[in-house]
Amino acid sequence: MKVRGKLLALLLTTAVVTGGCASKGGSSSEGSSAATQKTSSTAETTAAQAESESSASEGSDQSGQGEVTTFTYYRPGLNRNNITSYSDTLWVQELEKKMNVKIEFMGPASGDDYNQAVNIVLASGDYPDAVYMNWNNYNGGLRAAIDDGIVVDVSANETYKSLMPTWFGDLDENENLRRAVTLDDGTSALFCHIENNLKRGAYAGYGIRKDWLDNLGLQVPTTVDELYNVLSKFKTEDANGNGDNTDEIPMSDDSDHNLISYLAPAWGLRVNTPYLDPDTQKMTYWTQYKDGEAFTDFLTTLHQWYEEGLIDPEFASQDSSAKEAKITNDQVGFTFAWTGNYATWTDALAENFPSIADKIDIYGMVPVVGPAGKAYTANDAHVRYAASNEGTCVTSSSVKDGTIEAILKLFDYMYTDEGSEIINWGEEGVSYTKDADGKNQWTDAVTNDSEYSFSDKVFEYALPTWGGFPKVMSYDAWASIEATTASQQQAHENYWKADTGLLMPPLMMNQSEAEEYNQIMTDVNTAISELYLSVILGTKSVDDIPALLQQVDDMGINRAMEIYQGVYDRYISK
Ligand SMILES: [Ca+2]
Repeated sequence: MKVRGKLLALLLTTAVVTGGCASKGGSSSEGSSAATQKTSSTAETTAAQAESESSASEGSDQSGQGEVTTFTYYRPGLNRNNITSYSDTLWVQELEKKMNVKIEFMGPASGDDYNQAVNIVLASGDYPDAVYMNWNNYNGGLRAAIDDGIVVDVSANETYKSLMPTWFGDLDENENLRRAVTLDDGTSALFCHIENNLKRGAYAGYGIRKDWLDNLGLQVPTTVDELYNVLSKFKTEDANGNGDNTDEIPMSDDSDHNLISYLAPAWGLRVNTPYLDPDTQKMTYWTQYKDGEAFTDFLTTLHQWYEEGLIDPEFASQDSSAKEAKITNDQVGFTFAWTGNYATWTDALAENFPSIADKIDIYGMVPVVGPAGKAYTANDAHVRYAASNEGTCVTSSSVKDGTIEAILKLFDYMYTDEGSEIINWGEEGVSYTKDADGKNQWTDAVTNDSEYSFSDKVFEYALPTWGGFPKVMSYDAWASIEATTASQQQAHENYWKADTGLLMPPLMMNQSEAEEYNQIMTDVNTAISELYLSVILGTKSVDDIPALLQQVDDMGINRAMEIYQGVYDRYISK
């Protein structure tokens, strides 16, 4: 759970694409016709507002009528070069206007120490009206936050429920979504981002320098054995073609160990994450699967590769910028990559090595097949229908003067098609236009700013890529930012071809389960972490593995897997 939470948090903060993305301005005639449409719809809204002021309201229509409801919303701030407050974004202002609310954003400026900050706020007893967090980081989870009187159980109140027809309708229609966002008893009190296309989750995997392969007359490896062969040749045959056959680092990783985490599935393993044994469909851990045989084989193989100089000697300790410096210095052949990295690294390589600029090809791979026999990925986002534990709840402080009602109506609107369009694309005619096929295209105002890159500028208008809000994550909007270049699209397509057999849905433990599980697994993970990198580096031997397997047994790992199995079974049956 911890690893997954950390991964998602990391994704939310690193899902950033740098500039240099292809401009895709629509034709000017489309732009002006959309602008005309927009003018008339604004006029309608203004007329509706004027009408509502003079005549009695006919009920709870969602357009801007009556007094503005102001509420406080605690969440991480926006952190871009050109904009730092959500209040200044066009999409928030549009939502406020539509729903007649004013949001007072509160919270730390960046995601740093956010969990600590939000827990302090919740402990103070003075709650903001709406609070975003990973509720697994509240002691006892979301259930405890409700029982402690902080979070309002929206699903327990028919009036509140009736204000959210879109949200509760989606839960009725989509079983996978309902499982992902409700507690075991069906409680729905948390509003998170949900996916309109699971394919968006294919944003992580590994890539290889295809131009290096071409230099050596090699094919993209599809198996662990082929990968080993390729890495061996990268090592000795001057793959980057600079006349020096000693400067290549066949594979590199950094202190997040993402490459190791994404290679392990070839052996049927997930690094420090419980998963279903693909043979028995019972909950297992990488030290337990095949009685430790696969774990031993994986570490033995990586140690051999390390000894042969195929792995960057600094892989275990260097940070991502140290790794990236080697990548953009034309030294690294194979590494972990987010889809967003492909454009950034290609641009940097082209700038650093203009003579090979038109040949550079970082190729996102389908996962290699190893002893486990399938092209498994480690990216749970392939099966994640919603952000689940990470979302916004309304607090008991909002139960006053219509505040909670206004918030729930707003949140529900954020899940509608109309609300989604505003969040993901901004305002038609301003930040985007529709082409002849009805597909959205960013306007020049977003893609061609003289001062800021597209990837910064877009956040003034819309939220096309990150979650962290009640919203439907639009695949098209995401792809317009994260999969723009040919290499990004290729990586995205290949990542999506991975087998999902080792992936897990986001699970929520109850308080007693979490306490017992964490007590066991904290020790287990410490013991494993101390050993596995040391075995790869050779400071400990594969002969030390049997003792570790005995040690984690004694620590109660089987009991921990039993607990996790129970949580999983409940998830499946709810
Ligand atoms: Ca070389």
